[in-house]
Amino acid sequence: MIRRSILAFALIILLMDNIQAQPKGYLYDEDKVPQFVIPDPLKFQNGEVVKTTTDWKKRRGEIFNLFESQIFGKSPSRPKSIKATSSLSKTIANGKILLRQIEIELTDSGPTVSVLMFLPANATGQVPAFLGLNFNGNHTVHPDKEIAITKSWVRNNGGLGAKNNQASEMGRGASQSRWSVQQITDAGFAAITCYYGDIDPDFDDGWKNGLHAHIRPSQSNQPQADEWGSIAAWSWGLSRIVDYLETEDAVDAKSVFVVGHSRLGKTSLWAGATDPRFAGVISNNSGCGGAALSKRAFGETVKRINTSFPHWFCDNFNKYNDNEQELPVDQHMLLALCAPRPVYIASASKDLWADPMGEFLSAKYASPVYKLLTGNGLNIDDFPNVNTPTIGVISYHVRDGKHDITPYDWQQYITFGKKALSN
Ligand code: GTR
Repeated sequence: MIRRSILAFALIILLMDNIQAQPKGYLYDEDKVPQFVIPDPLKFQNGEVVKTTTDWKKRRGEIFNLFESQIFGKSPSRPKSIKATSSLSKTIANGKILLRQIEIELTDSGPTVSVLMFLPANATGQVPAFLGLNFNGNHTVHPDKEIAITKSWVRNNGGLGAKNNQASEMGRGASQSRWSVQQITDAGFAAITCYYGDIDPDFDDGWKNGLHAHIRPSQSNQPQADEWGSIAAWSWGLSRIVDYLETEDAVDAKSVFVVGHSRLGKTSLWAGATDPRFAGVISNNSGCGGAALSKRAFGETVKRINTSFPHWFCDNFNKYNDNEQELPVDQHMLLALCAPRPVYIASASKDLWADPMGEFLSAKYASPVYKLLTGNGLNIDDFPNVNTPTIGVISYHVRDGKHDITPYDWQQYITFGKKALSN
């Protein structure tokens, strides 16, 4: 009897652990996913079939315009030049890692972002790199005392000592589990990061602060319905960091993999779609507006994301609130915009809000485009077991656990990066 109740208790705990708290009132039941038609990336809007790589170039243009005008919004073109100054350069980790900090002025009038680079100190030539934005400030990525604390807006967070939207010493090193700099540099890559709020603050400010206040896609003072939201601004900032990397000796600017987690995984996908200089694209637990198919309306929906985060996308995206079936594209086509460059989509088993199945299906439905361009696509047809990565030109894994980016995820991204570079 006692043994039976211990077993029952253990089962309850096991089940509780497997069900992560998710916002109520949303769909988490696979059987209730609405019927939807998945737009065919290899069919032009007029119904004609894409047969050749030349056809694809035209079709890519159609798809790109739709993502730009309906979802992320148009961004300004590349500025003529950027200014960069070094503010720190020293070795850490017993001489194994070269830590550098560079201040980059994104436009003539600002903002200035601080870029942190962790380089393998023993490298003899230019190294490949992972480039991604961070959520809480560069000082949270690594405990080194000389990493500058951002003066930009940060989200208040008692645990990180962020008050009145200002970061503080207390957060130093607090996010280091998300940035496996030792693992990355040991593998011969640089880890490069920048605080996303240095580029544009993550709140709905009507274009008053950050990058939006300095440069605009049109002459208008008011954001137009098809002009950039914050995700596009963060992506644009990533491209400016590549502009800088092109001028510098330590990193091979042709071997930069853009990476991001969650909202920053949505950002890495749009950065990959807009900037062909990225050698590959990694999107970790990116969910709605990232890798997850919108039309499944599983977990976070278009209406919910536009309501909680009205500044992330362009205003046109609101047309699809409770109306996903009218979307002329779905997120598998965002992955296809990165083709033929390799793309990695990763989910976490307990992250139902981000819809792991919807993220997987995006990878699967992007495959025909990759097959046309490279002969290869995603190597599996069915949703895989946890912790069973499939690494190829389209890569996918579902890690056991919660919404996060972990050393396990990084290990797969390193394997992916090495494989991509050896091809
Ligand atoms: C959630 C949001 C997700 C995801 C996440 C994050 O609140 O609903 O789309 O982006 O934030 O970025 O951590």
